[in-house]
Amino acid sequence: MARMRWRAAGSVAGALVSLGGTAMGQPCSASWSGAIGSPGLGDGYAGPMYNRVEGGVAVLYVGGSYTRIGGLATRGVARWNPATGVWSAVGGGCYSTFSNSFSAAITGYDFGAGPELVVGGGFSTAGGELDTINLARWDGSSWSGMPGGQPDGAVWAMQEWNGRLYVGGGFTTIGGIAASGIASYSAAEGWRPLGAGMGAGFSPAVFALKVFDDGTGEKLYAGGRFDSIGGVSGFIARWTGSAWQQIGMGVRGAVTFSGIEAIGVHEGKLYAGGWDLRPNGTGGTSSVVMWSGSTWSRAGQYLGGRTTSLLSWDDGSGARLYAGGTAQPNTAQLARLEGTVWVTVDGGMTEPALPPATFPSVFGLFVLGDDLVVGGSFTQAGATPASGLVIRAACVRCAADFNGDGVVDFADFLAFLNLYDAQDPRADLNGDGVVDFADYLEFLNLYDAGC
Ligand SMILES: [Ca+2]
Ligand SMILES: [Ca+2]
Repeated sequence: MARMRWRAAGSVAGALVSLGGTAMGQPCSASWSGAIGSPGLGDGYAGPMYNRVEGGVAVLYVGGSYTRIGGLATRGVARWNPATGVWSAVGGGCYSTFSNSFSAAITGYDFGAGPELVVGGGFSTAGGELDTINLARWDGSSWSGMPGGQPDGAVWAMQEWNGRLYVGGGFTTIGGIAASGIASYSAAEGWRPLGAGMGAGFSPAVFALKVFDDGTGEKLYAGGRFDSIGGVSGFIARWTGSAWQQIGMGVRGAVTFSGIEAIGVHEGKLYAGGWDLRPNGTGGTSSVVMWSGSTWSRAGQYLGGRTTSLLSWDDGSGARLYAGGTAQPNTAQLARLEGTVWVTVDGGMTEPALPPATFPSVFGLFVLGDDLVVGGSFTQAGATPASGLVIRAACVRCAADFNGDGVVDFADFLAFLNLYDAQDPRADLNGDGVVDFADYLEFLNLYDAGC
């Protein structure tokens, strides 16, 4: 059989050689795309993001503390259409008229009348509607408050899990029910506290929520700045749905302001980032720590400042953990973990025109399609001008560049041929589970099309 395929290959190879000159590609690397940040933010910062399909387009919602975005006068939350690059207001946004305001969490939830957008933060009203303080829902045409009532302090994190909407923040009551920093909502039961919630601390708040399974079953991980949560000492614990559990020896702080501000999952491990953390309560001062399933350890070198965002993303060269932060000049506010070292992402986030005392910042990371959206307060990404928002565009690998060196040439045909001859599943280009002549034709078509 192999011999027969070689003969077939010979004739195909002849055709490929004659096509070879037309199929040159470019080296594959991610790049900055500044359109979303031009003009971008007029002031303040961007942070939380969320996307959903509307009219066939995966639109992006961006929150933060701004009063102008994309040339539009609107506050706290706005909508961006990636297909047209056009910004639109979301019913006037979320804001306060008497103080600073911000949104910090955006998600979707179905309260019973179809999917709605839910926005949490520190604001007095959404769209000027009554009873929308700190947490509001947008049905596509108007804002309203929560069916079970409002939180009495800021909301910093939201996560839907098993049909319930979990909300974390700095509140002490929600809908009039005592709930220290964390609560969940369902239509059947309204708001419910999660046990004792968070304990005391310096301006205590739950900043991060994440559903994760470390092998012991799916649970809700909650991190923040407090001396305990659910009776568990330190900055993090997990909720089983009915009880709190300690996670190993936990995570504590090195300074008064320490706390967890971000939780991310990458390659089956849970990571927590924040301000001067100490894994197991005793480990060295860390910006990001990792839960192995049995113990906490530091992830990468100490970055200083505060790590505000953690996200796994594949820029085309493989998935990596990305960390955004503020006051982290050594990594220019945006780094990715390569082995045990945080490496600055292509120049990172800077504000070269502003005095050095101002801190460029990243407050949100979000994967939109193949790309990474970075939100914060900055004027430049690498050498690309961008005000508070920028896209890190993934390299899209050309299928005909079979050996992945960025160029489509005869070496790719040889690479394919070797795998084909070995009946390697990677040569099953049409994905039908069999390596056969149809895959040869598939390769020929890709090669002919070039990149
Ligand atoms: Ca190649
Ligand atoms: Ca096949």
